[in-house]
Amino acid sequence: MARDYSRFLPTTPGGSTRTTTLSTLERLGWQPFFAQQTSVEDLARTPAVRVTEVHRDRLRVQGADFDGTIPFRPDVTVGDWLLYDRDRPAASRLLGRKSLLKRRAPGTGRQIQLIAANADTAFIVSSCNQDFNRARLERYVSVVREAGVAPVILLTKPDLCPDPQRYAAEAGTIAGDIPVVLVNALGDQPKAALADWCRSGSSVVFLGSSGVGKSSLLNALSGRPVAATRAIREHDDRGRHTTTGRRLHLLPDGCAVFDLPGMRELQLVDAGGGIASLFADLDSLARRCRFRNCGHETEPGCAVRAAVEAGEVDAARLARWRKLVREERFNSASLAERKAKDRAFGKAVRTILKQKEQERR
Ligand SMILES: Nc1nc2c(ncn2[C@@H]2O[C@H](COP(=O)(O)OP(=O)(O)OP(=O)(O)O)[C@@H](O)[C@H]2O)c(=O)[nH]1
Ligand SMILES: [Mg+2]
Ligand SMILES: [Zn+2]
Repeated sequence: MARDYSRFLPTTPGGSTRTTTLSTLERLGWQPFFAQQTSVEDLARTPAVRVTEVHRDRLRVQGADFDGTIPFRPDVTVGDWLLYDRDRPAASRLLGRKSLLKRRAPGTGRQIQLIAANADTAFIVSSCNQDFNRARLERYVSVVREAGVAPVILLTKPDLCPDPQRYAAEAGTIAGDIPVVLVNALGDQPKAALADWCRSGSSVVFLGSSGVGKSSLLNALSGRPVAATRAIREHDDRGRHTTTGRRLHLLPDGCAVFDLPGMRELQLVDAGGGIASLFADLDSLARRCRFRNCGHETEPGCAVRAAVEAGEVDAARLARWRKLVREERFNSASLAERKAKDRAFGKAVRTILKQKEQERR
């Protein structure tokens, strides 16, 4: 039986056949962007499925009439779309991504960790308490922008804070065009407060430290407790890493929501563009420095230092920018080095195998 996928393919003007009832694929976040990479024939043979859970050894994938698992693949993350190959599930084709959130994996390894694929909006969640940290918010914004995802800053726990507007005002100065929303995750506010972004067919992700209320927000949007939540530590407002798995939840009204574990650190890698867009003023000043590789410290002819001295640029902001740039360059360079090493190693292995093969002949 071939399903009729035609309405998920790009429609010609006047040829729209959309209905108002949501199909499973639409609830999963299937969009023309993905449909354009396939054909009706492809979809009939290898149906589209989305990765909704990532486990150590397997991935849960869901499609129009399919809910199953495929073996774990390091190149695939939660939110990815695959064309499911019934005969060889492990060889299912990965569709091109609309967006990809990633970071340098924590620990000493230099690998990249894929956080979530194909999110449309990222809610950068922080609380109106000791968790609030401007430099961390800037870090998240850089990663989110680089990923091709639209950032929104969400400030939770205003109900526990005497002056939540102070936090909102500070967050509002990070970038003029990023919406800032104060929301009590425990009440019934989230649905209305986030309605502009949580539309049917779209995918949204909550990012932030442990304990800021990411799972509470998901529960509020769902209208029922689909994810576990746990009280934070009183003395320092830190969370207890309650959510451990990475999962995409489907809401009844057709929005897909990622619930991820709280992140201890979000190390930047391949995020130069995201940093440059958030610190566009400093980035363009730096282009006027005498030396192309100016560190904006003691070099002569440094346009950035000159601007600080003239009172045009805030020294603290410059310090935060430099820290992000340095870290991003270091991580990206070590990643490139690692890739080169891996390539060299792969080449050496192939040479040895070839020699052995020749010896056997
Ligand atoms: N009063 C109040 N409590 C909140 C709010 N948001 C979250 N909480 C509480 O904060 C605690 C942590 O919330 P979670 O939803 O578990 O936080 P999380 O971000 O999912 O944490 P991890 O899964 O550990 O990353 C819970 O006790 C929630 O009830 C809020 O806006 N107001
Ligand atoms: Mg959680
Ligand atoms: Zn300089």
